[in-house]
Amino acid sequence: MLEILGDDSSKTLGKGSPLPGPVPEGLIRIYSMRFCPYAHRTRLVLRAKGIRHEVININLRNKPEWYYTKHPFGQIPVLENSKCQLIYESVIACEYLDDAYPGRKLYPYDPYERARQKMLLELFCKILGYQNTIFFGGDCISMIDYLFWPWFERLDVYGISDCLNHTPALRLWTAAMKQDPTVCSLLIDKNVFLGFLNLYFQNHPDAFDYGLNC
Ligand SMILES: N[C@@H](CCC(=O)N[C@@H](CS)C(=O)NCC(=O)O)C(=O)O
Repeated sequence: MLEILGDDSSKTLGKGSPLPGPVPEGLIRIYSMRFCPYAHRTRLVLRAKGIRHEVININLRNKPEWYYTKHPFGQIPVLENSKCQLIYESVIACEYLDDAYPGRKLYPYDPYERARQKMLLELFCKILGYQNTIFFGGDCISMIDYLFWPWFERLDVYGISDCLNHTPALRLWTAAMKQDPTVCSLLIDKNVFLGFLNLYFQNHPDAFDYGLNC
């Protein structure tokens, strides 16, 4: 069973918080934020592959001073392993996880199919109508689906999911994605997300911790 240390929903660290210690052997850390679609991608891949990880959430409006030693511009997500190696840019981080960890491979082995997923990602919007399989990479869920999903999940929150009404293939894909256990395990509560957005647009310092009990 997948072990997540330092809960996905832990309170964010801000200015003045101490530098977290080294990552223990056998574990990988993700610097994240609960509402970020790029971090969401990476958390989907961590879960889909069953990788033991810990989550450190960062307050993006009040970043810890040390966070710039993890990412040059202070962005999330960043992965850190027990060798103090840092990996950022969500697509690169997802590919790193797929390559570095055993178990189910999310990118196809076939070099052409792998290149095709990367081309789809580049084209993103232009190609969305062209796929004729349930998932973007074929009949099974794979990396490309997880890389796209966070933006589609948010359509409903933004109240624009009707835009899928004229694209039956995408509607079927969305329905299939909602059946995937990994996707289900990270679904965001719509009201919590709206609460976050409301505070975020008011520049409220607690926006990133919206919906937590502490
Ligand atoms: N291209 C980056 C984009 C990451 C990104 O834009 N993250 C946002 C949060 S959703 C961020 O860190 N914003 C804080 C900042 O830019 O200072 C990726 O794919 O990882």
